[in-house]
Amino acid sequence: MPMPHRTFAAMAKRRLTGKEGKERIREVRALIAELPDYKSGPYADLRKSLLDEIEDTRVRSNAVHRDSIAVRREGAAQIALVGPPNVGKSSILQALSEIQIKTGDYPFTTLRPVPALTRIHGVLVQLVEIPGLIGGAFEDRGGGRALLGVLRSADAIVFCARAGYPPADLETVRNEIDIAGIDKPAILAITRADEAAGDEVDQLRGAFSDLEMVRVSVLDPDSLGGLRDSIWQLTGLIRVYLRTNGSTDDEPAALPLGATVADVAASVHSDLGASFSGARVWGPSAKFEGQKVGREHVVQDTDTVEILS
Ligand SMILES: Nc1nc2c(ncn2[C@@H]2O[C@H](COP(=O)(O)OP(=O)(O)OP(=O)(O)O)[C@@H](O)[C@H]2O)c(=O)[nH]1
Ligand SMILES: [Mg+2]
Repeated sequence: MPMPHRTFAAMAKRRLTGKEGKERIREVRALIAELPDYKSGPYADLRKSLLDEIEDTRVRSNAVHRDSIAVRREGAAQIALVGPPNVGKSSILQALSEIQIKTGDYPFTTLRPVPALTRIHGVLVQLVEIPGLIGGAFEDRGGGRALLGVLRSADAIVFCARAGYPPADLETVRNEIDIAGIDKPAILAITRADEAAGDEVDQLRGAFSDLEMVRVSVLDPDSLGGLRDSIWQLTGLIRVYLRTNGSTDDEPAALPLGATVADVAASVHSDLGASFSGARVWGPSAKFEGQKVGREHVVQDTDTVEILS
């Protein structure tokens, strides 16, 4: 004998109270699985309203909130630096860019998201420090909703964990991001690597084995170079050098992996994208230097392309 539908509805309401984002959707799915399988009547209505609830929750999670903070997007990709307080996010931002930012050996040195441009392999990439994410951020603790709002528009995340700090610190932050339904390509930077003991690094590696890991110290230029390379991989972009009238641009254009010659032409000028006849290609995607190719030819990282009109 299934429980009366009103009792089920009341239980559903109770179980969904205080849950948002992924957690709420998970609970709704569990409730649907528990519903008796009637095709019509009050149970069928309940199933319908629970299915609607999944959609509504998604819409709420994606909504831009009233108290949002705007970070103007610049560069070919936007990468967020995310982690618990005092792990060295601002120090990395400073080491990779020209920006002057306050750093300090205490939590909450940075109070608002800070963007900074950095050039990686000749392409401008925007880094944004997202400070102050703490447990309960999704319920707006510490102004968390606006901070998560900024994170939502980023292309990828560098999670920062300081060697010697418990993995739980970053797990808490990741959990809030998860509840908010934010899911982006990500890597893990182990910060203050100059001070890190091997077992501390192993502990973090174990706790975040799903993320590619890179050790970083702002005192070690080689490690910063390694972080740049990892950030570049994370953007998923390729570099294409444009050649016009026999001379090649110094600065590459950044395009998504899988881009064609037609995409290259459109990135120069949308009219050109429609009208050009083909291209010449030098570099990894060319069978031989200066190969003539059609519009659908897929370019590769570090190709040089001359659009033929
Ligand atoms: N030894 C060492 N110290 C570092 C390194 N990176 C940062 N620090 C120090 O760690 C402390 C915290 O650095 P911040 O960059 O302010 O950290 P944050 O994560 O931005 O902190 P909040 O903005 O407060 O969340 C500062 O005293 C830095 O000088 C590093 O690679 N090696
Ligand atoms: Mg900071």
